[in-house]
Amino acid sequence: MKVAVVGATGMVGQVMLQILGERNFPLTELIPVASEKSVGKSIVYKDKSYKVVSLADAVKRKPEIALFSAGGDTSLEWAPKFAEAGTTVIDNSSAWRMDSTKKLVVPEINASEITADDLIIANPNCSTIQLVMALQPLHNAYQIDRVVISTYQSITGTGVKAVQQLENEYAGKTGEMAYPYPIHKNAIPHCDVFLENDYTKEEMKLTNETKKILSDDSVKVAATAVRIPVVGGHSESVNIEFKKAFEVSDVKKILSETDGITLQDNPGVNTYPMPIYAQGKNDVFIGRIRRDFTRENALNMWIVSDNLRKGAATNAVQIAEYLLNMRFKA
Ligand code: 2RA
Repeated sequence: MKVAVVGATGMVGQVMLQILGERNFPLTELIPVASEKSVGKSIVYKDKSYKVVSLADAVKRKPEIALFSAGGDTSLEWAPKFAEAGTTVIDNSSAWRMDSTKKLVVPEINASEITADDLIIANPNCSTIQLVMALQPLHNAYQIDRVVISTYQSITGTGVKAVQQLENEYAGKTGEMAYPYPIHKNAIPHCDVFLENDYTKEEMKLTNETKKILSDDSVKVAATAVRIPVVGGHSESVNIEFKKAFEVSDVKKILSETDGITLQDNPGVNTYPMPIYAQGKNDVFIGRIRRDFTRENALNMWIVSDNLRKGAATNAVQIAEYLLNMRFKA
């Protein structure tokens, strides 16, 4: 299986390579792709050195699958070119997510929607993936009416420039700013750009992508996305109102039996999810599950996951694994 990784030298691209190796993805040829300035550089995958190539060269080599994490503009221009050459693109940018002709996939939830005709498949936003992993099994059981979510997002979601800004601030140095303010000892309620409706793009991704993945426009989602000086993963405080009654014990049982979810919920012994423990793992960690006594059929929970893994690279590779089983063995 010939696999291209577009954006191979970036933060998510590097994790994609790590995940492909960890999961022994059966690739016969790796095609690392990056911008012109990186062409010719070597990257090592499973103790073998590969030369980074240009997008144009990669298309010509006709990979079966191309994992993209290279920004929306690159994806809008090049994903169709790969698809035209017969490649299936799994794109981590926001470019195709809300396109009605494209599937937006979290494999545990809706991989079955993928057909042989889908040559561009969208990977959801990191904060959406960990949210819907918790919502979907509960939506099936109790029908969600409304979700109110506040996120506490890792600076790795912004990229290398943000990590460098925090390191500079730790060291008392000045340097290029990824954010409008210092991130050290701070919390910035501004992830991505502000829109006309006074929400940020990140907040509207949570609202719009959740509806699409759950295939239910009636689910109401109100989001506030906040950036905090953390690197291990995104954390989310989530309040859910259901249409049906539930028992907290049943909610915990449903979640604990859901693939890809690890329950960490024993406050009496200080057991709850935190980014320092989620970092480097592929699961979505859920805890602080408790009834919201102020509303009928309402629940609070805390959700943490490594945004570079299940929030991006792992989810994309899991989609590739699904394709492998679905298409390339048929
Ligand atoms: C962020 N979810 O965290 C966005 C992009 N990865 O900034």
